[in-house]
Amino acid sequence: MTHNYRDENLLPIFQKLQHGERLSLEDGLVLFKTNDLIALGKMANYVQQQKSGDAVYFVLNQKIEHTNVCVLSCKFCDFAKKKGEPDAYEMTTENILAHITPEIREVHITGGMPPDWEWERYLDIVRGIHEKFPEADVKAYTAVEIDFFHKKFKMPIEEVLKQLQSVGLKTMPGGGAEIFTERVRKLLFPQKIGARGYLEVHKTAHRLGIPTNCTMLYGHIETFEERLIHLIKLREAQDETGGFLSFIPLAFQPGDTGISVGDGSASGGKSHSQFTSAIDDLKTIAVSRLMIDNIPHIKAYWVMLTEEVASVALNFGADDIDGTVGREHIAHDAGAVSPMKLAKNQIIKIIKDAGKIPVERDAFYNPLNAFGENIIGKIPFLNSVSFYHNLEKKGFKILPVSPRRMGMLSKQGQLDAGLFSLMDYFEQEEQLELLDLCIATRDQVKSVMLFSKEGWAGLNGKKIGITDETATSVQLLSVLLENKYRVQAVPERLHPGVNDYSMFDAVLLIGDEALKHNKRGLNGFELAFDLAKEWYDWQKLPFVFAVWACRKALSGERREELKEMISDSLEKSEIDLGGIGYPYGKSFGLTKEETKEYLEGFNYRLGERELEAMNVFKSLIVKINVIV
Ligand code: V47
Repeated sequence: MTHNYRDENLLPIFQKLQHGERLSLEDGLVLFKTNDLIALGKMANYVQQQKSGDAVYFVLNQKIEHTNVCVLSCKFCDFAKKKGEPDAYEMTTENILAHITPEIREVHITGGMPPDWEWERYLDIVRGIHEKFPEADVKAYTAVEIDFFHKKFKMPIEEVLKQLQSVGLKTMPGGGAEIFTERVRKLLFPQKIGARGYLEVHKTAHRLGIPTNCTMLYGHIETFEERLIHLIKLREAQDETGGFLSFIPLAFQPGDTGISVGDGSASGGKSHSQFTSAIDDLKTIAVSRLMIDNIPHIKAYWVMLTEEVASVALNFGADDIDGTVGREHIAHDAGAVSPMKLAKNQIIKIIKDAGKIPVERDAFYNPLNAFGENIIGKIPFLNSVSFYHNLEKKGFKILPVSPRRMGMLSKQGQLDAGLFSLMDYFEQEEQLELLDLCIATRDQVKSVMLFSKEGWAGLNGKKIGITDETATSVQLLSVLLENKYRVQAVPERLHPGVNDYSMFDAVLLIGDEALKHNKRGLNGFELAFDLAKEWYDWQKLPFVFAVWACRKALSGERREELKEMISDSLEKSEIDLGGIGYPYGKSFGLTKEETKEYLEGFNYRLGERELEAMNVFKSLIVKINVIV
């Protein structure tokens, strides 16, 4: 990407980003203070493209605010009421269930902290929703509420979370972070937990396999420096646990909160009771994307930003626009001017108008539906970098998606082309045409690994956890177990987000996750088997994990264009595989040399031997049970 920088101070920062280097607090200040908003947006969009291609996610969600009765009195909050006040309300589980409809995929629950609710009432809400609407993932209770439960019901945080998890809690919302510095906390919300408490709850959740979101409330009395300290603290927490899914900058809604804004730094001297400006909103989204390099998604929460600003934010680093939302009070009681609910079609239109692919997701960011034309699926693993790094898109749009989910979207007719997992290609052979490019190993692969407590023979009758991402490797594992080793094991899909493998005797991991643990080991599993090597030693053949294919319905001309652009990208990338892969490999601990060696271990062109290997594999899989 080339830039005309009106603000030359941005240039060294952009160079850092291109090399995959982290930005410092000082860099962040330069970004916040620049007037070159367009260049800032382009930089953030560049980083967003690397992470999520052209995808912008949304979810069919319902917000539930079970009560506004709250024992706290935070200055910025217009939502909370004291028990007995005229507008105070408390919902029963039954009331709550009546607000949820069958198409909802995520229920977002957060509310006040009433003085007299029993613990069982909170559990009952989650259980009730999970039982009646199993398709809807429950995202419930902020860190502040969890801390409140911990103190009120005298249970360790871990126990609170475990009990919620056992009745159906899947993820947690990010509310309650506000601004992490003590200065702001003392002035605006002295009774609330600060940075340490907030992060402890989230890290505990992550360790239990509950992914969470995180937030920052900006546009009140905080300085730019305080915003940056906040972002850096989140980045450090993510380095430790990796459990944050998305970051949401929340634009302060002044309402009747009576906060006297105007210390003149971050808020630009705006006077009391004003909304954040669109420029500040866009800068904050962009700076968040650039500073927080390790949280996969940045959410433009349209409820607080307005639809207009949220849609521009999709080209300023945001790749998520939340969802349909339904009833919402926290922002609206404080004067938000956005509607209460957006129709699915309206969201799709906003995202398309921004030039992106609307992708309906679940709470874990698994794509459920993609809307649009000319969409190419991208396996978001290091091993496919050479196909995409130098890709001239020529009107196509890129959707990163795990191999198994790519197969699902293709089956729904929502992808025009992609690097398909071999099993998905076999299954959809009638609709797909091969493009002569692939990801095949010569002998070992390093990134399709069975981590095990037992040798192969010892796995008879044992439970094997299978990553949710795989379509082909799981079949390769079955073929090896049944045909090479004559062992019958019990495979079980791991729920996305779960990283507690303690109940399994072995786990199959693929892609970057496997590569990372191949280097560092996986705690509790002494043995590591490389499935491609197992295959090679047995069949003396390469193994083809994925093949490039496009829909037969794609016009001949477009197909030729596609072939050409992918081959071109591959050729350009092959000149320096280590160089192009390194910024990516570095993020999970590979050196440049290791990245190079890993990428050079693949064969990217579908030749005679690869085709033979595909046929041998196909003949073996028909003889065994297919694991879905
Ligand atoms: O915790 C309170 C903030 C949060 C105001 O995790 C205010 O996906 C603006 O956390 N102006 C609740 N903000 C909302 C929230 C959220 C929203 C959307 C998605 C997700 C997610 C989380 O709103 C509160 C507080 O930080 N808040 N008052 C106000 N006047």
